[in-house]
Amino acid sequence: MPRKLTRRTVASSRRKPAAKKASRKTSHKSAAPLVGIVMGSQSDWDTMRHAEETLKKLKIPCEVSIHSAHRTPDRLADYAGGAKDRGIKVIIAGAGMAAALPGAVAAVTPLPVLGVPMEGKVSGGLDAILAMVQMPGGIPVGTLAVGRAGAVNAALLSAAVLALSDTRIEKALDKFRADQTRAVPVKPS
Ligand code: RP5
Repeated sequence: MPRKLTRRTVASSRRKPAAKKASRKTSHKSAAPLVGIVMGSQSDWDTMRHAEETLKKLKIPCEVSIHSAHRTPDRLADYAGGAKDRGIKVIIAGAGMAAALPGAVAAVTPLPVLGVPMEGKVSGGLDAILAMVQMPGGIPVGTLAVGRAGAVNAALLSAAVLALSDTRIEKALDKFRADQTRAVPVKPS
């Protein structure tokens, strides 16, 4: 069953993180979320949960919420506009169909925004990936693959960004990659 996402989840994650000493090693010890995962609908969660699971494997704190560019535009602007001040470093935004969500997020925050297109009825998600890729110059969205692979890779790309200034995340990412390499068999079974 997909995890139930509530307004409370969002509200509790909006608290300002405690002031931190400048150190490359402190961030992942804190419970303050570094990555915000947003999606346009509850129906996106079956895909977007793979982003959360991947971040959890790397012990990167994140927050998860639903905000729609079309159905809850004010709530979305409130969330994305305040994300940087709350300590969020990267936002992952998953959406399907017209998929305006990542672009709408990117319009109100200077943070890096990674878009995950949902699989859909138009050529398996071609509508969503084109909506995300075709951003006008000046407001970038880093668009990943359609579906689960995109959700996993958005988390890994977030980790790579965070690893530039956090040695613990850098090591966790190195280990993830090494484990992944070891898990690929030479021969099929
Ligand atoms: C988009 O519309 C959402 O991201 C979702 O992928 C799609 C359909 O939403 P529902 O009708 O399933 O809520 O905004």
